[in-house]
Amino acid sequence: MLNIEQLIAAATSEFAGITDAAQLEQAKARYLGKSGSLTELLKGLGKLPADERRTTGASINRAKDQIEATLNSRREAIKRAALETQLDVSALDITLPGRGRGRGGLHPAMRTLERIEQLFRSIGFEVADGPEIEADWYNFTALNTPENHPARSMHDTFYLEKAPGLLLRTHTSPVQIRYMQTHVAQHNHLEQMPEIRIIAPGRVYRVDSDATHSPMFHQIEGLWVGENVSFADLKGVVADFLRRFFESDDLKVRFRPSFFPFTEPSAEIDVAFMSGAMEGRWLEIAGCGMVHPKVLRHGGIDPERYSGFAFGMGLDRLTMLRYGIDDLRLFFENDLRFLSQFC
Ligand code: 2NM
Repeated sequence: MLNIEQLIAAATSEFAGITDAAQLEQAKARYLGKSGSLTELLKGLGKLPADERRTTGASINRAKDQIEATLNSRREAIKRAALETQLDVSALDITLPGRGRGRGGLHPAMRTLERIEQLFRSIGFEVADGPEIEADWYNFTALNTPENHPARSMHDTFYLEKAPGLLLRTHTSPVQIRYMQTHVAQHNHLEQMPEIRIIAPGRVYRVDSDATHSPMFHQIEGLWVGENVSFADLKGVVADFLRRFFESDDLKVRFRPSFFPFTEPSAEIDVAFMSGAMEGRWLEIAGCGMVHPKVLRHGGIDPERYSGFAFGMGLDRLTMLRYGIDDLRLFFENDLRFLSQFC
């Protein structure tokens, strides 16, 4: 009898000390296996006198049940502990934000472009475009640029090595020439040509690269051609646009006499903010003028009957002013830490 109680105690304490499932099964074999202690006790029953056999047999069976119960609960505990460890190892913090791809967004220069297009559409302008690889004639000759003008040199303009006469456009003015020609061809059966009111935004290229110049940048040019279009119209349209663009009714706008081959007279446009960090400082923001009669003629338009104004400005510079960005190169590095601030 003492043997049985000792056996139960020994099994219980041995099982309790085991943390490994395989070791537990080995320990089980030592008690309940073919030559386990309990099995040995059962085998010894036959040697006992008949009256003891029954009671001893019963207590051995109770011991067997008890050891099996202890074993089972220990098995469960080991299994649970293993599961806990596995969960810890592959710990998943469901409170962390997801690693989704984000929604993407527009480049700040494109936001500015959409805004400018919207403002000009509201006063009856259309958006026109044309090729970035241009013919020398459209980029320079049609715009009254002399053969010896420095802008035509290889120091300032990218020429296509294997295609004589072709270059990367240095401004979007060739779009205006092409538009005038097409417009005239479409309406030459009419007594009177409808007015041309377009803006031409797009990429332009110049041999230039530093903190404030990129070999590729964005320009927007505007053109309004009709009967009796005057410099007063130019001033009104541009000043109104700039005040709406910068959301500043008291923005100061100034026209300074200047020179461009394609306009006469020509002017630089300066603005001054009446508040904020840039308060009171004049900033050059655009160029403009009345389209030169020779340029109108290259566009197929009679300068004796029609007149027009044109203007051009740098989209990247406008964007820098609007958002307070101080280095142009940020626009072209495509660093998400910069770009995502505009989404
Ligand atoms: C500027 C400044 C002044 C301009 C001229 C023309 C065209 F094709 F109609 F002649 N388009 N844009 C122009 C005039 C551009 O950019 C600073």
